[in-house]
Amino acid sequence: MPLDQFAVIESTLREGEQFSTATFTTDDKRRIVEALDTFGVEMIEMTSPCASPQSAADIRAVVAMNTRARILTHIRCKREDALQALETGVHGVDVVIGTSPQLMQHSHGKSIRQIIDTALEVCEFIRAQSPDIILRFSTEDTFRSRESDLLRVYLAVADSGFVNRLGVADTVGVATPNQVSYMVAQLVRLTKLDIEFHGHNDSGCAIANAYAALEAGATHIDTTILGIGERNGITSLGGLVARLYTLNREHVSKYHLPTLPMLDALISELCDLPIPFNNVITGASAFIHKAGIHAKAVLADPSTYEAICPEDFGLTREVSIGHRLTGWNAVRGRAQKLGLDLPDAVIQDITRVIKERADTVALSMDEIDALLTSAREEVV
Ligand code: HCA
Ligand code: CU
Repeated sequence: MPLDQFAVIESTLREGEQFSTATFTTDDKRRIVEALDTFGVEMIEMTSPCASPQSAADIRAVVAMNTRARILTHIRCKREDALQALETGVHGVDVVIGTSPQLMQHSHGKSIRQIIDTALEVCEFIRAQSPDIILRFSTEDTFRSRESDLLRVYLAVADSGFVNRLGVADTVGVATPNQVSYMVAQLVRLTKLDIEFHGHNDSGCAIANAYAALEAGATHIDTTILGIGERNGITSLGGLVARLYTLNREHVSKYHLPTLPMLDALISELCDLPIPFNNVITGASAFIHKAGIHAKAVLADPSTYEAICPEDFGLTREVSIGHRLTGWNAVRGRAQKLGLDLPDAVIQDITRVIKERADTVALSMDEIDALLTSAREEVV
């Protein structure tokens, strides 16, 4: 599948709600959905209506917003959950059941035979009730499940013809990109269904694994804003976008990229969570250039040290000047920005002063501007 034809299943309102500091009010959910719809995600996944009465009411409220994005809910593989999901009027239902020995023993206690029977019964029920609904079946903890078990389950569900999509879930964040690629490629080869990847970040591979899934033919990737979710979360929306953008901007040109900083800021505010300094695209230092050699090249042409163009996301770059690693090109760049025409020799003198003083303590931009302005007065 060409890489720009994938779809995002944005799960901030499901997986994200499982993050330690996330409790979204109905109004919060509306704000998040509106912003995600502006950004242009294809699908929005919401917490199961079985979680609480408010969760069910919130799904209805969001469905009533008539978004461009399709609204999905996420349920256990149970007929009673399916019934409640259908009553909300959602456009799609994501069904999940654990297949790893750990979850089979401690979560639901079913054998593989029983998992298959339940999956077929629940999926048949949903399809019978709602012929047009988008139905997905996923195996929780795919990467700690036995491969032969997985194939039995996936093929039985695929052959039944009830579902549109199969989900692969790295529930505890242990999969490597190669393992993801192998599993997704098998499902692409063996079924004609869409394939979704959901990956946790426990070992820091959530973005790389999502990309491996796409390369292997996955059609849908689960994300959350800032990557929030159980424990340390899943693939972040911004991370997936950055991963694809740096390969080819066209892969993500279908999204309204300048909305991304607002989405990250919104979750940061609602979850009382600072945006990490090293966050892709919206981390505070993502577009700050510091060393003199970098600053010189970036001032000549930003692409020298920028894989991502901040302007595409409505952001700006910053050249940091008041430190001992600074260079005179950066200082000249600042003088030009202030409209101060100074001879190179003067700029070089000021650079020496900055370096000397910064050996003790870094200078603020105001202090640098003062040095440049008074030098200009002396030159005149
Ligand atoms: C969960 C588990 C899940 C499900 C993913 C999926 C996971 O919290 O319910 O439905 O594909 O990580 O396995 O998020
Ligand atoms: Cu998850």
